[in-house]
Amino acid sequence: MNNAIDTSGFLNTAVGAVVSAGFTIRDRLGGQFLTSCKSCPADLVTEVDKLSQSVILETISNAFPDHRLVAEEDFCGEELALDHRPVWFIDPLDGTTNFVFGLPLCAVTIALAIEGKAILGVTYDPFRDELFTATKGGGAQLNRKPVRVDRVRGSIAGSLLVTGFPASEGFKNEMLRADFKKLFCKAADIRALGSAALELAYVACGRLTGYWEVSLSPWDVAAGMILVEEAGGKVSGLRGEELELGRFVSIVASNGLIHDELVEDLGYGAI
Ligand code: 2AM
Ligand code: CA
Repeated sequence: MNNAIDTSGFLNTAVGAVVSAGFTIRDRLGGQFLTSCKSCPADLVTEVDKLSQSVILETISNAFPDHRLVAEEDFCGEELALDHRPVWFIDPLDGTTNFVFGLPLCAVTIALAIEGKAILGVTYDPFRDELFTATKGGGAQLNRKPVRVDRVRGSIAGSLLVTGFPASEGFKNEMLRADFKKLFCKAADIRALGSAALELAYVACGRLTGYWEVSLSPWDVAAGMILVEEAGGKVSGLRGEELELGRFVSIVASNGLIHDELVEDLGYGAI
């Protein structure tokens, strides 16, 4: 049973890793760094992503040499459900495009999953010194104080929603299938912050009511998913189905109260 796992040792290591990595990011915003493209011109990586990742990999592999590490900047398309080892999903810099433009909306985010389910998630915003943590059955915290999803908004009307825009052409079409006009007309407003990890953390602490995005990677959302669930919210696929940490993840997350309405209004259809 996951509930029986003592996560405190994992959590301490994870927190140490994200905070150290976060300092390397914070100190380099607005400075000079090498930037290159990955899958397409909009898919960026900088030497700071790689530096942050090396800090995290060293910390976790020293503490847990038997665990598997799935880290964005090392990932080569390998099978995710390979064996029964605990798996760390690591995004060393979520919000790279923001970082490249000098916009301080970025996070370091890592999660530990056992048999495909996250048991721990940690997201750190180095620019606001905000540390979001969650463990399975242990609730969600911001800077070690419990947080909850938005309990005030019970429908899309009055809700503050957030989304993100995918980089590649194929996924743009998937994004454009959402009934954006309907949501835009009903909601109080819609944001796009450019960091899936922060968007999910903000749903978890009630700053945003609901979120959706298509074709993310497991390291973008693994920590955020457990944060939202432990904060009393709901996470699903675009059609309301249970969400797995597969190679591509299209996600809806909310305070739970607006979830069914959000799934219906997105208009991706039934499961
Ligand atoms: P990243 O900054 O780690 O790449 C922006 O809407 C969100 O989408 C960010 O969390 C970003 O993560 C994520 N994302 C996932 N795949 C991406 C891609 N191929 N290009 C740009 N952003 C991507
Ligand atoms: Ca990244």
